[in-house]
Amino acid sequence: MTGLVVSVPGRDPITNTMIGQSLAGAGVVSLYYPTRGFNPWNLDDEYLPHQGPFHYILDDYTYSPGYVVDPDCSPTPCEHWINERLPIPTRTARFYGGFTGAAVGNSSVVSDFNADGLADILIGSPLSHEGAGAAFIVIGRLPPLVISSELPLEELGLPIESGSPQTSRVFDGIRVVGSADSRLGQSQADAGDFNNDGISDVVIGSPLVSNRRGGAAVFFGSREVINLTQEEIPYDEIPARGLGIIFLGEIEEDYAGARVSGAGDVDGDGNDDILIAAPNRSIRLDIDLDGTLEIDRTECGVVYLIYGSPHLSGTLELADVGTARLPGAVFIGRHSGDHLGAGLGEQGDRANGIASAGDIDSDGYGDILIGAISASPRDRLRAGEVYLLYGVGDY
Ligand SMILES: [Ca+2]
Ligand SMILES: [Ca+2]
Ligand SMILES: [Ca+2]
Ligand SMILES: [Ca+2]
Repeated sequence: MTGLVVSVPGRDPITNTMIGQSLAGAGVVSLYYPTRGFNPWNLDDEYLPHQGPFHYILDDYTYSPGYVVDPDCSPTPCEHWINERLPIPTRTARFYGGFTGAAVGNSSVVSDFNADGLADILIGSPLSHEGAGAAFIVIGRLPPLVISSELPLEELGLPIESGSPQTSRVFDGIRVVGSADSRLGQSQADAGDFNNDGISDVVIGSPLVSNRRGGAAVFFGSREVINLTQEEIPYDEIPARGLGIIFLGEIEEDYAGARVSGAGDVDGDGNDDILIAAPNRSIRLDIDLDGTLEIDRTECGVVYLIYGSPHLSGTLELADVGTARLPGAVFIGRHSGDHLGAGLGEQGDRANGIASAGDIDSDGYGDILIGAISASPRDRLRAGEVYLLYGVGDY
């Protein structure tokens, strides 16, 4: 599936099937499938007279026109609509939250989680299920099968009623639900192939569990996950059912898993690695054991880099990252209050917090980006910092 995924967590869905219902703030996630790629240069020059910037108007309908901006138009730049004869319609499929205020969002395309050759979609719904939250892995389908469809997310992961035609559900998906008040679905991401079995995995953060100690799960992709589309999967059961691994945060209020991300293959061992942020974590270290703390930082935040491996399973402790039990590295925020890896600043400003940088220097090792949205570099109050760390093999 090639397309564009756009989430609007605060949007009120208006759908054909919701007559009489009002679901303010339930949120909408739209998939846009362009008919010819998002490439205006496919057009005749006639319609791009000045090679100017090209814009798409995204909306909820089956057809979204594009337009060009003519920078030479007098007296100010003006817009030329590309009319319906022209081949830039995008075709749309939509998901929406099933509850008022569900704030469906945090969506992303992931690699092929069920190994059917089509990319799949991750969507978080942290305020659903009375605050337990849920993360959905929507199984991708070919665009001709799903164009113009719309689906309440809460239909995913429920049994299809016997007697009702299977085709009545346009998409299949896997629903992972959090424990009470854990607001699962705030952060989830493609994990690459963490366990190196040839199929992509996902990482799902659960920052509020155990009094905000938090944690994250790697859910392994497989051909068999298609058998999980008619039940809810409790987050806590992922390790016991052999579906993946849970990494537990270190202490209460760390918010481990507030942000999660794939990292690429940072150490170059062929297994893809992941990042888990614990932005509220405080660090006190007596490095030389002389009784004086060399590092004493309150809520500096830490980011764990965990090396993927086919040998990890069960429930593991983030406290062990960097040891032989759980190879990886721990990055510590530079100052108290930096909230390393956080996705939310003190002013409500948002950030990715952590991300793969691909292999930006082309040396074969994955590189990573770690943000500190609350950092105040060189006396610039809360200007924020982003660090680019080059993979150099095993840290
Ligand atoms: Ca797939
Ligand atoms: Ca895998
Ligand atoms: Ca690796
Ligand atoms: Ca590199």
